[in-house]
Amino acid sequence: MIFDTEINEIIKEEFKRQNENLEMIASENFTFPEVMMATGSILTNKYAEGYPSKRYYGGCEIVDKAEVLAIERCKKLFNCNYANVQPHSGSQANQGAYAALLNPGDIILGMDLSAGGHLTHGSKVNASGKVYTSYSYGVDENGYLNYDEIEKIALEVKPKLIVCGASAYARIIDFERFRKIADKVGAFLLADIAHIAGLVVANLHPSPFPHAHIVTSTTHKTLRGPRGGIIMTNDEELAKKINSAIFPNLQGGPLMHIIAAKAVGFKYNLDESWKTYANQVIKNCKVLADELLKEGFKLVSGGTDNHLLLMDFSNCEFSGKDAQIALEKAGITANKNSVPNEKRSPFITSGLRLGTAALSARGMKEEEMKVIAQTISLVLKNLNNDEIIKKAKETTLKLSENFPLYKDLKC
Ligand code: DSN
Repeated sequence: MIFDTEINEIIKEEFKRQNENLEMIASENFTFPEVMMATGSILTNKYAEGYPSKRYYGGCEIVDKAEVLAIERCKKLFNCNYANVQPHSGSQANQGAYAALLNPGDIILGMDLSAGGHLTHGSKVNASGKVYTSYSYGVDENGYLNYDEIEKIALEVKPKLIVCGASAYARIIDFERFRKIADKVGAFLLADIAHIAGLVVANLHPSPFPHAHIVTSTTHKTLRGPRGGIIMTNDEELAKKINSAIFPNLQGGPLMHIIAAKAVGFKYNLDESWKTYANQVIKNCKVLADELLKEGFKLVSGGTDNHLLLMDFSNCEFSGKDAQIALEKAGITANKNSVPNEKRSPFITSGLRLGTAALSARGMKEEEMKVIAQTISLVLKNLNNDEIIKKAKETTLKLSENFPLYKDLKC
């Protein structure tokens, strides 16, 4: 046996980093030990191209059971008729959905990346904006989706597909209204709920069903499962197209260990305890937003309805990048983010996105959010003061020690 000391050290080092820092990247979370056990299991050894009972290789009868379980739990969780649990990521899920609905060159309309959308929603640097003819919609001067404006754009560009869903939008998304717009222009509606899925399944955000023709998500953000993607629909014909769009069109062998881990994650999501967690994520984010507003900071849309908020430094001398670097030194991990009508480059940005899903998974609540908001404020008001940043680091370290990660896990 070869013991890989180098990788072992890297894992230990990363474990320490995750433990000692406050993770506020809105798309990250701490999954359950049982999910990690499945991802580290012998299921990784099995090739199973195809779908349950329709595989191209022998010996798939047992992994079939894992995939069926994941599919059934996924359908129950999202209250839909068909689920494909094979996409390796949210991006693959979106590509699969596009391939199921569109031909190259077809017109898609999605949310602009700098307004809070996602690369795969038609950005010109992504395949979604290269293979398809993409147009975008943004947010209004208050940072909200303006459905009348979206309808106007849709009537102009006549998309075959409208994509709704976001990576940095802190407000409720009106899927019903999106469907009305889609129907008016004869388009399909795809809802990418990668960010909010964990809130949707707790009934804390309206569901995209029955409005969207196809729903995609990741499983590792607010859902807190393994890293991966899923695609769902209520339409039998679309379900068949989605399946062939994922395999054999886009992917090869499914990751059976990840599919099993998705099933484990869904079991957690289906448990009564899930609502308590998801509710705390939102409560924590509201407190964080309120405290930052009290400290005089500007937030895009003026607050939040979900698990994230977007600080707006458009009128500040410092950038999103400056804020990210200073907070990192103070033990808070977050990401710089473009804001609507961004004037700085995507490498600098005028915003900072903060999320509460991971801290809530550690058990932090409103009181801790207040301390964190004050610490963020202190750091951002004293970006170049090493003494103050050192003090802030002591505060975040103490908080981390009070809410240790994976207490019983030997790493
Ligand atoms: N990288 C994810 C996020 O941070 O929102 C989206 O893919």
